[in-house]
Amino acid sequence: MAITLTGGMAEYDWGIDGRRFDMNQPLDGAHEIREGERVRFTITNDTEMWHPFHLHGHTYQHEGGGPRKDTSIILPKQALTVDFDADNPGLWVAHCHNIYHAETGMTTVIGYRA
Ligand SMILES: [Cu+2]
Repeated sequence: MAITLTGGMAEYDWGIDGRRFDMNQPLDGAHEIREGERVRFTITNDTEMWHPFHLHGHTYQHEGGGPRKDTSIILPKQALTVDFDADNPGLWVAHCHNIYHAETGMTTVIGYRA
């Protein structure tokens, strides 16, 4: 699974994969995974600003190991790959933890059923 953080200060159009999260259509642009799978998840930051990216419902490890985390800073024009187990079915938001970015649209849903 892969997503790209998009948008910028000029337009204040923070989003994911070029779209802004729509509270009225929260599953538009959602990412489906499967229960029980080990998910390799790459987050690419295509913006000029760093973002503290946060995943709900799971903890992950950065590729290659290290501590379990649920938030990671992703620097401008860099990518981060993490691994987690899909062991908590539901609809989970993943978003920039700068809440003004999340509210503007840098939010998505990752979901799966039991
Ligand atoms: Cu942000």
